[in-house]
Amino acid sequence: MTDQIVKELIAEVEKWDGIQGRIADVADVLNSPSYKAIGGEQWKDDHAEQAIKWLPNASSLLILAMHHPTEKPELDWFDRGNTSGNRWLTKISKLLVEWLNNNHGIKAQALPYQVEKGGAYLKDAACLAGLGVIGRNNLLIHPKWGSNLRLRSVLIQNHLPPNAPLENFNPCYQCPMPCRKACPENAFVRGGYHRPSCMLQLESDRANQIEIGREDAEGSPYLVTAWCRRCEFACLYVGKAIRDST
Ligand code: B12
Repeated sequence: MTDQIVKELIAEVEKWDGIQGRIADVADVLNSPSYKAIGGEQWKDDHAEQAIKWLPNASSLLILAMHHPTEKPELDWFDRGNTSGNRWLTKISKLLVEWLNNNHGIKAQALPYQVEKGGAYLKDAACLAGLGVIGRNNLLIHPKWGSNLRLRSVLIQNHLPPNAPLENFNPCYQCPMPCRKACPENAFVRGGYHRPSCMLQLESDRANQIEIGREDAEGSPYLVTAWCRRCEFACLYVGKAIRDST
């Protein structure tokens, strides 16, 4: 019965072009490396006031991946506090909450993107759900879309059978890692990913918005923030096949 619900849910997700969905167990997500790295329970307590309350005892997490192809940079432009890709993913996640309730009487909750507002660590969740693996660029690499994707999630009250992590998918095997050399702030020079270095570049991006060939209501050039994506774009992996099982 729950297998059938997952099948229908994934079909509902994937009726949108360039969107893929997979399921992870909430317990596994909360036990994943990012939660451990950030300090688990203590961290949750520190952020409790700003965060939305999760559905009590919710068991499953639906992770949504949206393809952000290189030829559509506008999906990633940060404008009026958001990106158009994220606005679209948010809309889809809310429609899926309604769909689960209307079609199966299942309670669900569209989670925010920011972890401090109650969002989940999405790359870890996506790995567990079999959407890809973490590459040397510290980004999720998807079998078909490489690193060119963005994530969001929906918390689901019922326990649904989770998808399995990908096996035998090693996109970084024997790769000369141009992703690591591409970083303008050398965030990978110490071997792993160094967040403060990366932050320097993103702060510079925020301070140096770009013109996109439009004018605002006052006739001034319309400006947006184009976040650095060099570690994403330098990735050599180009996927060929996509898993069609759910
Ligand atoms: C805060 C944040 C940032 C911060 C800090 C990033 C950081 N990694 O510390 C800043 C602003 C610097 C940033 C930068 C970027 N970000 Co950001 N960011 C986030 C956010 C909101 C939380 C990430 C976080 O704090 N992680 C916690 C830290 C500790 O984890 P971590 O460094 O990622 O490392 C962990 C994982 O790699 C994991 N891990 C490693 N191996 C394995 C293996 C398995 C099996 C598992 C389960 C886990 C796992 O363990 C590590 C910890 O030990 C997420 C959205 C979300 N809600 O998750 C987006 C997110 C990760 N960012 C994203 C992107 C695209 C970027 C940028 C390219 C900028 C941009 N253009 O948007 C850069 C890339 C930086 C990089 N190479 O990692 C995407 C990634 C998409 C993808 N393909 O993976 C996300 C998912 C947002 C989205 N809209 O989809 N980001």
